[in-house]
Amino acid sequence: MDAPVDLLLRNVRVVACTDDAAQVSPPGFVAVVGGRIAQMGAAPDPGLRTEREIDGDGRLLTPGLIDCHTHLVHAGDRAREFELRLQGASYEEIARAGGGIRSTVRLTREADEASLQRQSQRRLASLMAHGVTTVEIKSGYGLSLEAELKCLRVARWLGERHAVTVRTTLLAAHALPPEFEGRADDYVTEIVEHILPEAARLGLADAVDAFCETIGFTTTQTRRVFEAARSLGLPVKLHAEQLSNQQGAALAAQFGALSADHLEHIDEAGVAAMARAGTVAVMLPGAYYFLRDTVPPPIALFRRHGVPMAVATDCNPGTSPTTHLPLMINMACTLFRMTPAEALLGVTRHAAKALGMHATHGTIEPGKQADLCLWDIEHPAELAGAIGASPLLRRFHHGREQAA
Ligand code: DI6
Ligand code: FE
Repeated sequence: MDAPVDLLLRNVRVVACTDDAAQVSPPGFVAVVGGRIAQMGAAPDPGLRTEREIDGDGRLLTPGLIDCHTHLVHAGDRAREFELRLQGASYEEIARAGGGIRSTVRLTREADEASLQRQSQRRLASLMAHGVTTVEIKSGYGLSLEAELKCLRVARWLGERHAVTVRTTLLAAHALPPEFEGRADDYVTEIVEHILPEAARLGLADAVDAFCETIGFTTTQTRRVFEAARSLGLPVKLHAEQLSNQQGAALAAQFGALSADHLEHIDEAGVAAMARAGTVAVMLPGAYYFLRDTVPPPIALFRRHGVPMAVATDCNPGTSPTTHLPLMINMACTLFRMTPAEALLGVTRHAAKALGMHATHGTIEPGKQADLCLWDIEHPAELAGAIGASPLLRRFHHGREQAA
């Protein structure tokens, strides 16, 4: 190698996440040049010039974790609603009574940009401390042109100021804003004619999402949003089959969606459609847990049809108030019966695919972005047991070490 190596990680056991078993390599090295992985293997060339060397002490090195589904940018909390649900009210009842998503919309609209930055930054810092190097952030608590753009700007701002890669998703079709009560189709028109084109024009949205559900938007309305996204060249993803089966995943597959997310109530035809389209199934066990849901997503069907499964936090104040991605690995195993290897691929390789970033992210291979985590563990399955204190030792974003 001619160029000097910016960073040489020696004596690390690499979990490259390129194979389905998430195998561990014998101790070796990873060399980084210009923020990318340049070389890896058993022993570096003796003549290698290096700027910085780190002895990994035989610990495990994984790709930086990717949280491919969050609603990180929002104001306030929903603790009161949590109490109501414990007393027996359902998520849908609270939503229909004007609580739920809409209560966070009120607070998010009222919050100025600096306050939203502050509140969201705290959550981002926590995600990063758990090993996250790439995060997807959705809008969806603004629900007006102004407020949706404000949330997307905050998401971009977070990515510019922190050692983390941010992908933004416009989720204007998250809930019906109060000023459109009884006029859902008109709100969808507002989305496709104004909000979406403006977000695209300003370069604020990397993808487009919708909440296809009885308390969200119909498949017909979702299709209108997807068609508008397609005409602007933006990829789509969908909150589908979370509370009921609306055939949303099949619709998403028709549009070649990057992912369909939640999917507790998907049927086999939906799974098959996703398999044909190469759409990733994003598992969100935090929401399943927090809503005390009892119908898990059909993991065996995804396996049988070869649908790649990702795992994410769904970080949001109403159904999954967490920034603990390793805990989601645990819950994907305990609640959904995924294997630890599947769950690890779910926050690395398959999460990258769910964001359309698999060419550059999600595995440890020459040419890929040097987003890496060094863990104080012996076996990858230990990550699935990381409920409390984090075993993260070091975290690298584009080859630069950032305090964990
Ligand atoms: N599904 C979810 O789990 C979140 N959004 C969605 O479409 C919940 C959002 C909230 O309750 O605030
Ligand atoms: Fe969500």
